[in-house]
Amino acid sequence: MDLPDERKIDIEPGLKRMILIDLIFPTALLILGIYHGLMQVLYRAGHIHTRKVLGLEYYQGLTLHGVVNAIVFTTFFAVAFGYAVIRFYLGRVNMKVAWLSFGLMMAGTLLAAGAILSGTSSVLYTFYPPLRAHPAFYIGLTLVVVGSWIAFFNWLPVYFSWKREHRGEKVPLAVVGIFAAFIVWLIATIPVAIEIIFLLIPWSFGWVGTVNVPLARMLFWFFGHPLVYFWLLPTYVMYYTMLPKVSGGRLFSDFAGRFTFMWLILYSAPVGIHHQFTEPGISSTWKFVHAFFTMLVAVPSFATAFVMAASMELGARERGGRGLMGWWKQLPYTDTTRWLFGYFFCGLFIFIFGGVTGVINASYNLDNVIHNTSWLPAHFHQTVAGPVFLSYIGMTLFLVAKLTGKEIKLPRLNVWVPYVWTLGIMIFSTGLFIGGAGGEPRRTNMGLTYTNPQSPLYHQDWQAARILGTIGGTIMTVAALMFFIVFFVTLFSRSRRTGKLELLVSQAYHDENVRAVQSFTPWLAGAALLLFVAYTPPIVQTLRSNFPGAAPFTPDRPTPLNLSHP
Ligand code: HAS
Repeated sequence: MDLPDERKIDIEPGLKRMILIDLIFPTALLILGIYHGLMQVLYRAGHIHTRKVLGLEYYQGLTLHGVVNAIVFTTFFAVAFGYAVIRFYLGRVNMKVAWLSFGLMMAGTLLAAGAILSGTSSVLYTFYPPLRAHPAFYIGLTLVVVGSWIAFFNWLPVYFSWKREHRGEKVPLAVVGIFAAFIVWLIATIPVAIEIIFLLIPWSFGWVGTVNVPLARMLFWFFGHPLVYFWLLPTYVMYYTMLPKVSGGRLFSDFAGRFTFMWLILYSAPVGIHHQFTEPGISSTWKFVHAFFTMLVAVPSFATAFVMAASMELGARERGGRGLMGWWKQLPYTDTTRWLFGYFFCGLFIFIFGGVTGVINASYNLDNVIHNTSWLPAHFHQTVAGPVFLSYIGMTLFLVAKLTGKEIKLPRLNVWVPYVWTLGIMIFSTGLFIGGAGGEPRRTNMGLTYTNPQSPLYHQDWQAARILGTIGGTIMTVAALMFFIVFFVTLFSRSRRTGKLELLVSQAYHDENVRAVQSFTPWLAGAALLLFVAYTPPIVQTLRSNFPGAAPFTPDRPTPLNLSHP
């Protein structure tokens, strides 16, 4: 995909190597993560009636699925993409610091993966106590987080020196988006670091016998919701700065992009209690305050919907599109020279449903109907496995091809990947939504009970969910296989030219100059204030509640573990 007037830059071989490993390593790990996605579908739909397959347990597989896909793949991608954006727009980074961050992230991933594969850490990606993991799991995740912080700290001097040399100029929009992502990440990871270091690691080593579960869960969701915007922000960077270009047009409003990024810094974090509407110990006043803030965090996504539609319309009209709706026909849906369009467009389409169901979840009393049901995985597959996953794999393929100087192989197969994935995810999620609205639980090996006709717990009315889940999950696996074929055939093909760093850069149609969205400072101050207001009372309430501490459990035993014989 060589579009006219693209800027290509030669980058240092060390940085190129590091970005490539940061992209290729988690993409290869995805094979494991996606295999366990298919296994989830088969267990839950009742095609498998056992606790383990190929020596890997149901909850072990679910942990691998969540940790690899939602934590490792996303964090490595965000760091690699961040390096690409900073180097492309601002300048050189310190390579020693870059390798340090890379080394910590790699070591952390291997430690956590080893802990999960050993069967001692089947605690799922939310690692809620009282499920207890091996200390290596918590230490591994901590190293991944610290490594990613160091990457961000490495970009700060480059940013400040660029600002000094370009006084009065607007910081490039993509840089603002990447900085917003890592500011949100920094805000999010501090509470989870406190949870891991002060609550989980001592408990996991057995230095203390019990853990404060409500506090641990509150700290987790203090992290867990901004985490989703850390995932979404690199996707929004691609939507705002690349989708208009690849559609053949211009970004409708530069201000809208900056506003979206700043607003997400402000409201990503003071909303975590919307994951805890059913939790005891937190008053309904503070649950309502978090529900209200959640409605506000959805505002920039509603704005993004309009700005993206307007930007695509500009592109379509430049390509000859006419009429009120006729322009939709002119978009490059299956144009192999603009193949990234499909990866972005399909993500946007899926996000309409993921976003609407998010707003349903946030509506305090509606959440009571669907909390902890299969509705939730339907919602998050239409967000993180929709726009986020498609844009990340698309950009991974794009950057790997550009940096290695290779042509995309099997272009016709490649162009259909996002559409097949979208078909799969829509069928799969419809099944989970229907099941969830009827009470089907999430995170349950239903093949042992509810979807096993031999079991007295068999649930006939979850049949539709079961069938749709199997069909959709299988189609998603086919799409993933198509992607892996394109990716690895491209990777192992011969280079056609010297690899360079290239990014698509959209021009703005309205390039507004609004000072309020040009400095991070007021938004950071606002975020600190909102966090203080939204979290101080609930934390005090949780600390004052006299819940007994919890002993450790594993998913396979209904009784606590004996700490002296773990
Ligand atoms: Fe969420 C639970 C609320 C967004 C991920 N969410 C989760 C969990 C995950 C997750 C992983 O309030 C489960 C955690 C767990 O394991 O328990 N979520 C929201 C709300 C939003 C939202 C209000 N979530 C996301 C994003 C995620 C994500 C983004 C990942 C990246 N979520 C919740 C709540 C819960 C929750 C509750 C907990 C519930 C419970 O009971 O536990 C909003 O940010 C959504 C705003 C989005 C929109 C959509 C805008 C549409 C766009 C597309 C335009 C399309 C175009 C194309 C232009 C308003 C931008 C047109 C083309 C055509 C063909 C027409």
